[in-house]
Amino acid sequence: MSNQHSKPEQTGPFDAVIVGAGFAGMYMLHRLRGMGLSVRVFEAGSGVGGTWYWNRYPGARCDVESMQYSYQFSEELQQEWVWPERYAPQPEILRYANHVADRFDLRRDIQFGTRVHSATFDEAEDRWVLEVGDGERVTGTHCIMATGCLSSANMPKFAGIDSFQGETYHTGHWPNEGVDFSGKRVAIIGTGSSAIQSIPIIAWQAAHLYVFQRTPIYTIPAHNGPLDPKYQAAVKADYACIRARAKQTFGGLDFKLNMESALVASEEERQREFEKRWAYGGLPFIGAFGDLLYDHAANDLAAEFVRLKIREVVHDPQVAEMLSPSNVIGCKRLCVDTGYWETYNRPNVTLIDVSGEPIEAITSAGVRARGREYAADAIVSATGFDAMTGALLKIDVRQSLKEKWSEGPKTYLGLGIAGFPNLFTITGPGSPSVLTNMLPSIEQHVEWVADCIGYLRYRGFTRIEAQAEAEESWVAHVREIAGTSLRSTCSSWYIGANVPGKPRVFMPYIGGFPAYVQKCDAVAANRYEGFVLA
Ligand code: N01
Repeated sequence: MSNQHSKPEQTGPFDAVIVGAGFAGMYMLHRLRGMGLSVRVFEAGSGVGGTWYWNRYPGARCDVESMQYSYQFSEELQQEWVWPERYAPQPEILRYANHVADRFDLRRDIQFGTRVHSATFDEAEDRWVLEVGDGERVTGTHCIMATGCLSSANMPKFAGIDSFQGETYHTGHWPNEGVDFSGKRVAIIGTGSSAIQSIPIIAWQAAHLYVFQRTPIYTIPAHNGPLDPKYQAAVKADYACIRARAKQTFGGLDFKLNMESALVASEEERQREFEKRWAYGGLPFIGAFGDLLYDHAANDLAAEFVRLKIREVVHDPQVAEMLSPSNVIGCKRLCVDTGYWETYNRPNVTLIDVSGEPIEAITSAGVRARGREYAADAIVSATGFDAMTGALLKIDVRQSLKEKWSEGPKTYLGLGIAGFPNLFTITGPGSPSVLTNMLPSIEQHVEWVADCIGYLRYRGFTRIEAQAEAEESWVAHVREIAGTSLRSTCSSWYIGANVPGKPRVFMPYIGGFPAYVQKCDAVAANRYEGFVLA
């Protein structure tokens, strides 16, 4: 494995240019190259892995079980790779990404350390012109944005932030060499997935940890541990069935969804089911009953179950109360943790509620909130991402994508955008993406785009563009179906609520993976219905 900066030899023009060398960009490259296309990938980081390259914060780990959070396009790959733990830690996922890059010889077509600044469609030549790195211009017939859903850090503009004399970090841009908090006073802002994973570890290291919480979060214990080789062998022997089964589920994840209603079940049945899922751990908890995400009363039964667990674990009743969420469980993304609630029993951890009164300022010495200054040697912002649209809008895509999306993202299937010919987005807004197991969703998009480009080339078309009407009707469908779920009811990053000024639109498609795949397949079978080909 090597993360070299050496530039690939070929200079273009290319058949396709890809932005990002995470799991989407790597597979897209592999697929298109396999079709004989000339391809160049641009990656800002010095290595592959995308999200897993940048998110190196302490405790970073996947909340989807390792055996399912992996590529399935290569039988050899899925058979040979050995996952050491039930939930893979970030270094292990990065090792996997590097293994994939080496195994399929991907690096020779990836230009590392190179940010894409702008992308402009050349109408006369039917191709994209990208301005990259230090002003280099590169052209490609197709431009594929594999920029990730959670890759553009959200950094709130706290007053006085530049005056702070200590160290500052964002969980999504963690230094490669790691950080040692031993003996330090640390302030962490945020209590989302990144925070709940890092808090127990930072608390263990630091002299004192101050946690600034705006909204308490529901989290389910991971019960992580080493993966039994026998279990791993059994999964590998049955991979085809498991993967096929997963594709038939709402989230592209093989776990049992109990379709019974929580309201119809008896108290005893309910407790049994919740306890069973709590003991199993992780995201399947939300599949305990079929109506948890559709009925407030049902949802509150699950929420109260978790609140009781918090009270059982956290010794100080006042702290337990502060940690207890009152919103819909599963509305914000459910977290999966190891020892999160227990951390608040440590004498060196202080929880500060900033829900009613926002953080006042960052001072030269720490964080000022609720009328007092909390002195810190380091501040960790675990404040999340400008999700789904942030990374795309950072690139100056012309005609102006920023203008087009000023009232929220509009796409056709989360794959194409009217007014932007030959541009594809992998797991873009309007596709199930973040509501599913990302790897199968990425693979489905990559394969759809590759087949589409193959179709165009075979028929001699040089241009494809989503029709405005098809896009409008897809956007309306995405919006309508979002309204049927409780998931659209709280201030989550799914609706852009975490970024001040961002339009409030439920961005992912909530109709489920199978329905979405069916629609994409039908569009392709009907000669790319809803797109104009020329
Ligand atoms: O970000 P988040 P994240 N003042 O947006 C708070 C995936 N992921 O990086 O809820 C004070 O969830 C904010 O408060 P509020 C996963 O999909 C997966 O943790 O907006 N606080 C919130 O508490 C996840 O959902 C894995 O009121 C402020 C926190 O910062 C997604 O990434 C691991 C604030 C941000 O939480 C994002 O997770 C990690 C302010 N001004 C991430 N602004 C796994 O696979 C924001 N906050 C396990």
